Amino acid sequence: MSPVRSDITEAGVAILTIANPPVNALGAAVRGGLLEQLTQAQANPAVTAIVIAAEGKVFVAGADISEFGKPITPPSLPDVLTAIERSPKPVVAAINGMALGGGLELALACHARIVPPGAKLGLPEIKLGIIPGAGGTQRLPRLIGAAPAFAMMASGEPVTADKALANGLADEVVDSDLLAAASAHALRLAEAGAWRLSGTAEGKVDEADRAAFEIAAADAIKKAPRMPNVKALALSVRTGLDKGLTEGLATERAAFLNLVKDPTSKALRHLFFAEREAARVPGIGKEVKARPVGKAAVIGAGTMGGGIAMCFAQAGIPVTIIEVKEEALAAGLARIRANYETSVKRGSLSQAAMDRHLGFVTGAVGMEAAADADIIVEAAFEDMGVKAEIFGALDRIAKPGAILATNTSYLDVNAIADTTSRPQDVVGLHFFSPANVMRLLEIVRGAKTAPDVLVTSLDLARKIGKLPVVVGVCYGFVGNRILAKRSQAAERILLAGALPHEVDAAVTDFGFRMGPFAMLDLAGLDIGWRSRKVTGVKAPVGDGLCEQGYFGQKTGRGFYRYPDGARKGERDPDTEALITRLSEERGIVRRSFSNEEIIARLMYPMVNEGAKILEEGIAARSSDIDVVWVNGYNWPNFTGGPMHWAEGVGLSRIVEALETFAAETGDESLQPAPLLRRLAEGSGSFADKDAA
Ligand code: 3H9
Repeated sequence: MSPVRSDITEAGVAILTIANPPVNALGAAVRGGLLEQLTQAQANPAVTAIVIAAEGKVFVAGADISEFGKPITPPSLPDVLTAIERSPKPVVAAINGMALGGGLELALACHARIVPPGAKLGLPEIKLGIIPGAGGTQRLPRLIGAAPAFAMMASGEPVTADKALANGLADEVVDSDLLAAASAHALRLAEAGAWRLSGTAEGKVDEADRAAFEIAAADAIKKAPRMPNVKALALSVRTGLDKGLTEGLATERAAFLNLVKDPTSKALRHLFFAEREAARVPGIGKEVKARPVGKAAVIGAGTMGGGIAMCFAQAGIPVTIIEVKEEALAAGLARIRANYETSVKRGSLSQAAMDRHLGFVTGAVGMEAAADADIIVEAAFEDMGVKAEIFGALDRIAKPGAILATNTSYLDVNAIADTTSRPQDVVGLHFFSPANVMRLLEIVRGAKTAPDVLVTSLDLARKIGKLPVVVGVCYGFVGNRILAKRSQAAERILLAGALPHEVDAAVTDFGFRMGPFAMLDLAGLDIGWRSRKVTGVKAPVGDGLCEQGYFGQKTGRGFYRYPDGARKGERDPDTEALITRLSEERGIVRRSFSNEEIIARLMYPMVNEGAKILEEGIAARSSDIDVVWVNGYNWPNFTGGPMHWAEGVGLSRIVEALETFAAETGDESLQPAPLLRRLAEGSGSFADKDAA
């Protein structure tokens, strides 16, 4: 059955309705259906005007991204849109919800756009490493001006109905009977006979707008040097301004088709699907229902506990923060208020929203206050004894069926679960700091965690705006376990001859916002030092700095020095002398490393650990590892995450290099993981393994 149907009203309006759940993406069948119904409506003498509408909550979420990179089945979207634009009968878009990407381009080719108050209109292609490829770079500037259009396309952020009405993108905002309003609008256009002169026709260039566009374009290109699509976007808009619609469209289309093939876009599309795939847990189907969560409690009012409580409050879930002492509780509650006040001062939050959020937060001393919570998140000190005590108490206090979650970053969730009589209700919820800002949430599935506890956690994650990835129990789970490998590699390369600023420069050049040593200095070197004392792992440079009381930024000295409270470190001759001395003591002849070598030495062991994590089933898919590292550790998204990146490098090249590193250092843990070897030897890729 065609995903586009046509109903003709008594007044002679053909309503073409797109029904292609879940988001009405413009796949081949929809494009074909639209063109066919359009042609029939145009030929039908009983039809005076046409409305394009859609079923469901979303109008159209854009082109079908899964078709990208495959041969295009005709008709192409640009061809369908040209047919709409040139229609001998007016066509009006009835935008029932979100119109994104190709969905907005479809609406732009129509002769008017009618929206309800909740509609959102945007061209998010930039986030997928491409540009609008069906006229968006031409029709939007003609409708609302080049500078505002460029701003929308370069940010990828949608605008609201009100904004769309104000800038001319929407013709009417109606809060009831969208179809009737769109039909009436279409009939009015037919009667006036002026629809072909709608805003998308050739217009004259406004010099001030043109100048503002050029400034914005130069700025956007400068800010995103790794994104070839930003330059292409500016070029397409400019060509349209200088040479007219036809040439503008041709330039846009050529750039779009090129960008789709570019590794940047492939990486970003990989992440788009990976993020959505991560929410699926193999073996747990739709029949497993979430437990109701109407009330939450957080144990611990520290930075982490406070941030977690803010997540609940912002989602409208009443939350009680619990502390042992009144002073700690008061300090925690004050910190939450101060955080919100800062946002209000910055203008990113309204006073009303702040008051609403705070209305959902209460504080209490004593764990009894958790008795009526449906979920309790423990965010106390990272110590097994402390956790065991808390979970023992919660076991006595929490109501039956309540989910008992731990925010541990490293500890054994199974051991924590076993301190209770209800291990099936225990799960790890590893938030990242700051918890109210960072999107990633590792959901740690214990050996006995019940399926409905996992489903509830996933459901809750979405409600509080997090990006969940389900992981298994091991030291550090997915993210921190791989981070440990990078930290070890970074230490190793210092002893071998590189200096902190060289390593950090290579890593930022690779695309991270910060290098590992600047990061360690920011977080505080004492954290790792303390945990190494427990695990027995050695980091000679880090340990040496801590022994001198150099804990990073907070002490003004670390891998770098921070004179007068500076936030950006400068090279520290003492630290560099310490590194050189440590190399000498080990009989290491220091040598220099190129950026490429630094990246290989840091990142290949991470990929290797990722392969081990996959093999052990700690992550269900390699793409889950990518999602964790891109969203929790700032791995550059335009490379798709460590595992996707590794496939681009070549798995056999990585295996060979790891063998060399292992031989050079005598560190057997650097030997390639069996899975990595098998894949490198030709039995497939990480992506194939995921698909299987
Ligand atoms: C484009 O339009 C290019 C044109 O300029 C040129 C063409 C020539 N395609 O996100 P959700 C799937 S580029 C294919 O979980 P939500 C998604 O994978 C496109 N599939 O729902 C998921 O599948 P599954 C520009 C798509 O309610 C399911 O739909 N547009 C597409 O949280 C539900 O998605 C965009 O970049 C798609 N375009 O959010 C918008 N979109 O259930 C991309 C979604 O199997 N989409 N799916 O995992 C979105 O931002 C969100 O999906 C949306 C709904 C906000 C619409």
